[in-house]
Amino acid sequence: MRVDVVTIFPEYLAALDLSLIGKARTAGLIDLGVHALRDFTHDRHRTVDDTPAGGGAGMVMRPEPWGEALDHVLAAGRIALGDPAAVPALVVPSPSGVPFTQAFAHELAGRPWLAFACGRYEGIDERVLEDAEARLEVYPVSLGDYVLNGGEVAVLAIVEAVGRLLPGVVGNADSLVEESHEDGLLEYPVYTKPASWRGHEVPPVLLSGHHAEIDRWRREQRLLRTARRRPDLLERLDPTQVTSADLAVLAGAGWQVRSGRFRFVPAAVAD
Ligand code: 6GU
Repeated sequence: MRVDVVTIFPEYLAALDLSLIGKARTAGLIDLGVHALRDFTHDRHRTVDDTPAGGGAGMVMRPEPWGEALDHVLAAGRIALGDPAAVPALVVPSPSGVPFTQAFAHELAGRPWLAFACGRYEGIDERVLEDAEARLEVYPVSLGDYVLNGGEVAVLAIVEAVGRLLPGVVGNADSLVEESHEDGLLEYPVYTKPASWRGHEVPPVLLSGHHAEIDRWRREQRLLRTARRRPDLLERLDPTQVTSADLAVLAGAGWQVRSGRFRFVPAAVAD
């Protein structure tokens, strides 16, 4: 997979030299190009921002360097890929974007070419996205409901989430399957040795050697943890896709099926 990143802080992306993603690059699974936005300015001060049209706080990224940078990414990537018709998916990290999910990570992992446009300040002049939409698929993406100073941290997160899904990047493909967010439930808690530590015990069932019981306990932990930490995920779960044992576990935690959805029903009104 080819990955291009345009940013005013190219050094920020040095973290992609490390760990799993760094190994994937060394192995030739990811071909990363980092591009400094200021290289596409022509004034002495290499200016990338200006005051907002219509007034207001902060600064906005000027369209001209962005236009030239994206033109360069498109041309250089097509040469690197040996395909003059190749088109990247352009991901634009922004607190105003569509929430980034594991499902979208899978979708991006199926693409041969991703480009990222890292905004800073109050954002990028909207015409840059309009102009890009005529040539490529543009995805404004948000990591969550909070504000970062720029898109660089989001790119690190997204490239890691996508990169680990590429064939050969994570050594044991099984560890990709039983994971939080792969099937709408959070992961079960995990333990290792020693069996007793500072008075805290590994749950005895995990040391029992009874694989069916261990599976049942882990499933129960996933359901209860999701109910406690992420009730929004439980509300999205299809009750017809879980077992009667699952229904019993959830009912014990106050979750009942109402109108074909899981709903938290406080004990006083439960039937
Ligand atoms: Cl993707 N970018 C920025 N700048 N802030 C964010 C974000 C992204 N996701 C949440 N906050």
